[in-house]
Amino acid sequence: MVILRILKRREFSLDQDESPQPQEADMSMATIWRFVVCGLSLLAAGRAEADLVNLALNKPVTALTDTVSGAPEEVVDGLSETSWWSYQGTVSSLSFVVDLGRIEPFIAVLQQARQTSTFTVEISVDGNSWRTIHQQSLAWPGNVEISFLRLERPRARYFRYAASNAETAYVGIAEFQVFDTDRVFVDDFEGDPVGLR
Ligand SMILES: [Ca+2]
Repeated sequence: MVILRILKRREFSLDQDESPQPQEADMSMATIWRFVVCGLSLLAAGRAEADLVNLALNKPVTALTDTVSGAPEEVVDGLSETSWWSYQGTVSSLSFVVDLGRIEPFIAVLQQARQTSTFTVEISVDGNSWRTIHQQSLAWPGNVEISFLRLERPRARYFRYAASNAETAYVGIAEFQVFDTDRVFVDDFEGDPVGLR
């Protein structure tokens, strides 16, 4: 069952966003209940095989900041034990773009931040026009796993992650994952083909 698998497998955070996006889904009881209902609806429709898949797993990563340790590809290798670290000097920052390969709907994003004070996630369908879907500040040292839900299932091909801290310390990330339900079983939708840019 979709909702139970999500809540068991991932500890979705309360949204600590200091300036929440209008469409941001927080994990209030109403939201949790709404998501449960969604899962129940899938079951009622005979789609009990639905599960979450990580759309970003092993997809191409373009680093936008320097590498001081690890490799950008380790952001999407599915392993919490591997991290990529970046450092630009007095104000530390880390940024990269993940290309899913085609426009996909998604329902949740997970990031395992390391030595991070703030981070932003933007999405794009063409790699040129971007929309911010999440911003969050973390208590230093910010070595935490943060997940957020987007129940409206926005569509994107590119995800741009940018993190920073005000310390003279590297900024890292162990995992960046984008989840949606397994559409082979859920709605037979497998994303738009590449070439719509
Ligand atoms: Ca990793």
